[in-house]
Amino acid sequence: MKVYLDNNATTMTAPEVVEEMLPFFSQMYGNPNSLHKFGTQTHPHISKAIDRIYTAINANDNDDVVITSCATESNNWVLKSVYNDKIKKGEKNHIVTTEVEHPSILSTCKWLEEQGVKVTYLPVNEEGVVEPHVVKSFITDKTALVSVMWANNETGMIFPVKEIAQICHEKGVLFHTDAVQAVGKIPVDVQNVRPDFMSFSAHKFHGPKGVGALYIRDSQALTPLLHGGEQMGGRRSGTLNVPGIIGMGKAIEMATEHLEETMAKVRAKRDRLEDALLEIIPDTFTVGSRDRRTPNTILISIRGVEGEGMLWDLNRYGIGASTGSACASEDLEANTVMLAIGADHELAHTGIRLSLSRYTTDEEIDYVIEHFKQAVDRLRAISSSYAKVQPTPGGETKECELH
Ligand code: C6P
Repeated sequence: MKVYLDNNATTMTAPEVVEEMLPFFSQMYGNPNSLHKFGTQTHPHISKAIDRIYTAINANDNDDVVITSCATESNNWVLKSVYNDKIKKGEKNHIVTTEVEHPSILSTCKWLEEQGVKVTYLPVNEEGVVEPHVVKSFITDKTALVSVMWANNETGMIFPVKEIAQICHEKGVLFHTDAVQAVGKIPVDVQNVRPDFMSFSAHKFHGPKGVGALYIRDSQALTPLLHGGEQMGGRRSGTLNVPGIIGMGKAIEMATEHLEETMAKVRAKRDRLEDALLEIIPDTFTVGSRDRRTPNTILISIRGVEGEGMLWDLNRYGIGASTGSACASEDLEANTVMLAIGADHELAHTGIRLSLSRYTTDEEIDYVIEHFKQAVDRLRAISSSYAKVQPTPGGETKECELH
C-alpha cells in the first residue's frame, strides 16, 4: 500500500482540475495577449478562474489578485517591494516577522538585513504561535511591514491574524500574511481578517504546481518584481500561465465550496491517527492544541527516534511523511518550530510531520497506525539515546527513560 501523508509539502492535483486544464495545453493554447481568436478565446476562461479565486477568499472588486508562479514569489515580492517603496526612500527601516515563518520569508529577511533593514524575528509561545501583544510591543514608528503567517506549515497551528491585522491598522503599518497553509484548509476571508497582502499557492489545495497568487487590498501600489510586457495590469509581466490559472481557479473552488464538511472529515481521520499513535507508542507528544490547528496536520515527537531514520523506515512501508518543511529536508536540519518552542537539538530532530488531505482514507490511517508503531519499535531497539524497557532480574519491567 502507498500512503501519502505529506500534503503540507504539496498535494495531488485533483483529476477534475487536470481535466479542466487539458484543453489549454493542446487546443486553446494561444497567448492571451494576442489579438487573434487563438488568444482572445482564452479570456472568458481566465476571467472565470480569477472570479473563482476572488470568491473563495472573499476579495472585492477594489482588491487585486495577481497570479504569480508560487507563494515563494509572492512572499519575495511583498518584502522586496516594501523595501523598495518605503524603506529605501528613508521613511521607515524596520520589518517585523516571526521565528517560524517559511524560508521564503526568513531568507528574504536575511537578505534585507544585508541591505541595512532592521528585522525583528518574534518569538513564539509554547504552542509555536506568536501572540498579538508581542507583535504590538515590537512595532515602532519605523516599522514598515509586519509579516506573520496564517497557519504554520510544520505544526498546522493557526495564528491570530485578525487581531494582528487590527493592531497593524491601528499603528498605520502594512500587514502581510503567508496563507499558504490556510487557503483551502480553513476558512480564509480577507474582508474579515483584512490583511494588506496575502500569499497563497495552488499546489497546496490540489491545484497545479507553478502557480500562486498575491492578494492586494484596495489594489494598493507595489513595485512589480517582474517588468516586461505589462501583463496582470503591469503588476507582473510575463506570458500568462493559462493552464495554471484555470487549474488554480477550479482547485480553489473545489477546496472551498464544502469546506466545513471536508474539514470535519479530515479532522476526524487526523484525530483518530493522533489518538492511536499517542496511545500505542510511549514517550511521544504532539505540538499544539488540536482545536487551534489546521484539521490535517500533526507534528509528533517520538523520543529517541531520529526523524530522518523514521522517514526512511516509513518510506520502506510506502508511507510518505516529512520531518518539517520540504525545503529544509535536504539539510537534515532540526525542526524549526520545535527549536523555537524551546526543544533542544536532539529533541527537535525527533519531529515527524503527518499531513492528511481530503483524499486520505480510513484504510490508509489504519495502515499508518500499524506500520508507524513497527518502525518506532525497530528504531528504538537500536537507539543509543533511548533506554529500552528492560526486563529486570526479577522479571519485572522498568519504565522507559530519556537520556
Ligand atoms: N511549504 C513544506 O513542506 P511554494 O512552494 O513557493 O508554493 O510555497 C512556499 C511556502 C510558503 N509558505 C509556507 C507557509 C509554506 O508552507 C510553503 C511551502 C512546503 O512545508 C514546501 S517547503
